Amino acid sequence: MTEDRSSSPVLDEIARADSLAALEAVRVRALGKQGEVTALLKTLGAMSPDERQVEGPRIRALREAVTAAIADRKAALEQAALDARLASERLDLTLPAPAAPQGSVHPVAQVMDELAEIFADLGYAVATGPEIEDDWHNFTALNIPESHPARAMHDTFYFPDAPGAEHRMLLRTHTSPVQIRTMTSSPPPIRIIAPGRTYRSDSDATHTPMFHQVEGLVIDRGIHMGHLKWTLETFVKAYFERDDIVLRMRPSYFPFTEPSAEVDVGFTRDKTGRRIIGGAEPDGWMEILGSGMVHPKVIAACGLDPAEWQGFAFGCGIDRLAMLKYGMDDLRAFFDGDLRWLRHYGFAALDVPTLSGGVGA
Ligand code: 2NL
Repeated sequence: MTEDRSSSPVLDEIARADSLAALEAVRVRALGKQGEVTALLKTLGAMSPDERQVEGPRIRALREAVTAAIADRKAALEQAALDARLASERLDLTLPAPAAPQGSVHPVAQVMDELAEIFADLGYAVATGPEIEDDWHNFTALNIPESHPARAMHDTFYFPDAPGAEHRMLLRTHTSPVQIRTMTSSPPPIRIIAPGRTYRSDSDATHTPMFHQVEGLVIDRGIHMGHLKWTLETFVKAYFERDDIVLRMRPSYFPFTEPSAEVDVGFTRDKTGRRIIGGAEPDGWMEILGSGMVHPKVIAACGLDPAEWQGFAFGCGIDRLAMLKYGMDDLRAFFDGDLRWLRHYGFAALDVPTLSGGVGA
């Protein structure tokens, strides 16, 4: 047994291996379980101690030389493969990037943006609050006591009573609790709109259990119905983007306002008989808003003196506002998540509404 490191045929084979697969085959043949070098190592057991003293170091030196040669060759082959790839593949960084998938702005979100824009111009801030509310903020503070039929009217989603809890928890039935929270936490004057999700146990072609509402609230000294009427006219004209819009206020009842008024907008009919919002001489009326002067009991419930502070408030459905302006006729499609509907009725994300350019520009 006198294999010489430099002239071993295994080392020659390693040097000649021209691929990683060929190199692996050589490794198995030399160092594998049935390999040649492994076989040499096994012969040590049958040798005399003298023989083993001479052959042991030689055979182990061979194994180390083979192992090192395989590692070197492997590194060389990998580097060559990488060099070949780098030489053949080129990235042209001047090419335009592939377009990213684009979503669209839901009509409800678009209308909320338009409302925020219109009322920002009138000096209103946007206020938000929790969708899970307690019955004090949703009902009691709004002059709707425990036994009041309006509580039943709202088809409220209640949470199970928690033992020892002071208030029943519920999904807010309107965004009024946001205004209550604003009145109890910041001093007047107050000018806010509160847009957001609201919930009632109600479901048909014109009602979904979740819907969107915007409410407006002004609290200041000397506020009267004239301010309310001017504000609603200014808002509705800006929203529908025309000046020849007539509003009609009818006496109504809400527990949280006194007096209360429902607001109708005049519509005219086009040649095909379709109803179009606006026109100086209306063919008919469509109800779009509820409103009134904030009830003194509501102002007092929020810790303010009704002799000093007055205000008006209004509320309306955002989904319906969107349908009237953008021509959708089925409310349920709003929340189905059908991509074809979203692509058709959705808005481009950067189509920011401006009053100068027109929100539909
Ligand atoms: C409707 C009617 C309305 C209000 C909402 C309100 C809020 C506070 C105090 C007084 Cl904190 N009022 N909100 C007032 C009148 C009507 O909504 O038909 N909404 C869809």
